Amino acid sequence: MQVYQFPEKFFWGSAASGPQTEGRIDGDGKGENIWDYWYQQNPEKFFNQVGPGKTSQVYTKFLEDIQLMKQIGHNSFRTSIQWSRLIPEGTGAINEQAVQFYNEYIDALIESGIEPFINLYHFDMPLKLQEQGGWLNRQTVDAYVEYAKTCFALFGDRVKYWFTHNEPIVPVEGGYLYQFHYPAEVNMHHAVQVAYHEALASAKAIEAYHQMNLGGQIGIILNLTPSYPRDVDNPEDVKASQLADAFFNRSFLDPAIKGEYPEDLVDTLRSLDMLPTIQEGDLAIIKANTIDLLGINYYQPRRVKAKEDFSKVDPKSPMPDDFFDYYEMPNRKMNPYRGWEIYEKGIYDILINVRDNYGNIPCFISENGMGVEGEERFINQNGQIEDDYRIEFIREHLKYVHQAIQEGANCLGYHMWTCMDNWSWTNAYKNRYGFISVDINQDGKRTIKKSGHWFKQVAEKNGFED
Ligand code: BGP
Repeated sequence: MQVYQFPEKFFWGSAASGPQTEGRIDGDGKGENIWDYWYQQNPEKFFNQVGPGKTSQVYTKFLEDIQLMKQIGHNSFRTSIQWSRLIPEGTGAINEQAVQFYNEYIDALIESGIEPFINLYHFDMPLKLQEQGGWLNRQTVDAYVEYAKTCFALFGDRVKYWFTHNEPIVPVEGGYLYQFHYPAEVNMHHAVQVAYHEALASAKAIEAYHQMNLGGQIGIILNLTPSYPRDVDNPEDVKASQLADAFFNRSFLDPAIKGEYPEDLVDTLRSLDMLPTIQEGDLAIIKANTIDLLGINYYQPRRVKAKEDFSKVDPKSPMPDDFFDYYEMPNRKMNPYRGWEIYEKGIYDILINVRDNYGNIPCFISENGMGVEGEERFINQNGQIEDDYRIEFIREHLKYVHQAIQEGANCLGYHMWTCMDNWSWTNAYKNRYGFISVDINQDGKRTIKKSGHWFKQVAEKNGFED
């Protein structure tokens, strides 16, 4: 039996986002975002044609939900403000009902002893701005900074942990390379410009936040997928994995923490003639405004090998994976529902990388979790889902977090994805991730899963034995 004791004041909680949880009700004043629009246009793209309209009804159930968070031992919780709820057109008039909602939500969290972590952008571009190009348009950077300042001014007296983006690489991949977010283009040139504008917007929001002297911290949340070469002794495999790392991890990690872009990424984009349009002074802004705190989302590793299959390479339409092939490791452990490999040690490797190569900046695990389809199979006589697989998933990852901390990693907490089951973009309610189940056929009825009760004990003991 080993004891895994975590540092004092460790953050125990979970993460969610506005667009995946809140839902809309008539007259709430929320504007349209790209998800509302895409669902209206192409409902067939969404699992069982379930759209973003209702989600988990947190807009009306948040007080009840916060009580449940308390019951499962949360001392902290992350969600996002929906830009299109607060500023329905993306710029201009503020929706006062949104101000009231977020005020009540934040106040209720604090009253319950749950530290609010608030993110500003979670894939949810207001439609009006998308019509003018979204992140492709430089003016969106200015609009975002205004939105960020509005949030800091409205809620910054109470919110002390802010994040500029959640997984900014995902709108790049989904919207401009692999077609799983609107506008579902395949266009490397656009992808690079979008990524660049997101990073610039983040730096400018950080600058604004620090200037406002509100006494809190601001960071970014990145999905870091460690890149493992098929064969560490094969230089071509290693090179392939380094480039995958540059495209998908260091593209945001380096500007966020070091204020600079990685050389290998810049060289590769230059060789493709794909460098973004940069205005004078931008790079100095990125250099001067780095994050205080890093959120790390970890679900799966990225295993790659040197390129073998050139059949999909089209020189007219370059893609990151022109430079590597994916590698399926024999005997890998899989989450079959989401199709993601489970590799617990990856979380340790990320934390050690941040310790050694990124100045051991304060960080925390901002997402980690397991989406499972058909969880109603595991309901017991008391109506509770017995999700032992999730308990095992969290416990095994936590052991590696613990080890990294023992070895000096500056990791301040662990947030599981997610609290209440929620709407997973085009996967809608296919895979469930929560500590708490949401029955979408019974008006969103909540029931704490076995993992929620287990997590409460872990949080209370600030650790566990195994
Ligand atoms: C992360 C996102 C979340 C959440 C989660 C689960 O990438 O930050 O928004 O959805 O992944 O993944 P998915 O919804 O794709 O199953």
